Amino acid sequence: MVLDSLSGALGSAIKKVLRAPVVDEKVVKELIRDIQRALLQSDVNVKLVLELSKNIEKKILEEDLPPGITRRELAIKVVYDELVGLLGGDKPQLPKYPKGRTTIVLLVGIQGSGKTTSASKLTFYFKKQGLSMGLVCADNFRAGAYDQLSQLATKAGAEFYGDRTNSNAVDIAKNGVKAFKEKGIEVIIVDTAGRHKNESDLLSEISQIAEAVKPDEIMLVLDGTIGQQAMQQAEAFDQTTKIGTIFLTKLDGSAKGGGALSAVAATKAPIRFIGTGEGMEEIEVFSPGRFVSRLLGMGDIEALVEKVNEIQSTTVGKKSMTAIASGRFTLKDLYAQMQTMRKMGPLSKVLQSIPGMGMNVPKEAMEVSEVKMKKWMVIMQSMTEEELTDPQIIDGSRVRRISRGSGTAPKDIKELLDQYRMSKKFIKQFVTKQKRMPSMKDFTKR
Ligand SMILES: Nc1nc2c(ncn2[C@@H]2O[C@H](COP(=O)(O)OP(=O)(O)O)[C@@H](O)[C@H]2O)c(=O)[nH]1
Ligand SMILES: [Mg+2]
Repeated sequence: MVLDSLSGALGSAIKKVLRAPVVDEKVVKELIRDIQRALLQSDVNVKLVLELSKNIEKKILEEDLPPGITRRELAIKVVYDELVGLLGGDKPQLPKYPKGRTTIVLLVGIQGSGKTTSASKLTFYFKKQGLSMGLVCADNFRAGAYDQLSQLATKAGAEFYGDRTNSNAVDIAKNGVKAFKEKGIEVIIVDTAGRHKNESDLLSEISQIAEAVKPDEIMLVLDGTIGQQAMQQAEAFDQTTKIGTIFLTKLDGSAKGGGALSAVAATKAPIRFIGTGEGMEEIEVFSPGRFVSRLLGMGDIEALVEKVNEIQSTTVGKKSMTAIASGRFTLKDLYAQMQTMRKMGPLSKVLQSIPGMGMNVPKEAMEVSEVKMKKWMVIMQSMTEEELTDPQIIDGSRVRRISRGSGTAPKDIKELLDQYRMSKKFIKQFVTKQKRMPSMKDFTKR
């Protein structure tokens, strides 16, 4: 993957935070400076960088720490969140077009950005989803455009529409879309020209084409290697005809992808796909989360982010703690905990990170193997609502029924119930201890 220098610089900024004995204001300030330097060097717009770093600093230093999260973890999570936010946020939305209906995609972008290549990649991608594809060549400016697209269409398995005799790109686009619509083609991609005598001619042609074909999606094809120019380009197109999504190409070279980050921020259009080679199959669905993880050079950053999210969203956080404190701890809670644990690591680790718990966790008691946990979750799925909320009622005959339903042995169910009782007892002790301590709130100021 690209962005080697940005990735390297951000990665070492993060490593510094991980290695610091304590994460105090000084460490955070240095982190901010490192991030600024890294982003500026990879051509991210100055204003954006300042805004981003201000946000990061504020969130790390001013946010209250939820129980179970250290300032260090919060710092990394905040950096991750802000970068993902810059890239349009993490809505894991797989590009999908409906079947049995026509979707029109208009590709725009300057000459050489990779529109025609990307048209074939999109064909490759959406064909796999079983959609019928049509490519319209509305580039009559460059001599070879017709042949290039028609060959790619054949290779990718799309129908092709072009017209060498017509010199009006708007007409060609309109006619092509009409012809494909009549044939019931599901996805029509209109490939446009990227060069004109001058830029304003190009932009006005694009807006006329958009007017004529009424696309469902206008996709800006952006060369990932152009750095700062990306932002101006994106803005120019966006002002002419509102950009919906971005296809970022050439991320296989040594790209200065930072410019593209700025482009995204400028248009607010999310990057949908990235191109990682010249071949038709070298297309990837873009995921801001995955991209930033790679950028920060931490394979397990997603796990960390998830952990913080989980805790913030209370599974083992404050809410369920209070429920448990009132003496209620059902199999349902155990199930929820197991789900959380499978994402966060063993319960012992989670509890150890809660202040006041320290080393008091009976490790063996809590460290449950992944395999066992999966089995137990299956068992619990075979239980009735009643059994889950009031496990005491589970007698021999119920055990036999659950065992048959879940395809497990009765001794597995007994083992689960033992684990449940042990957890319950342990949690009660923990809660009593917590009550004797000053207050949960005092721990939030670490
Ligand atoms: N390495 C690499 N090259 C690409 C990628 N996408 C396009 N290209 C190349 O960029 C050049 C211009 O592509 P083309 O599709 O003709 O651009 P257009 O003028 O916008 O239609 C061609 O040589 C393509 O092979 C990519 O993701 N990676
Ligand atoms: Mg082209």
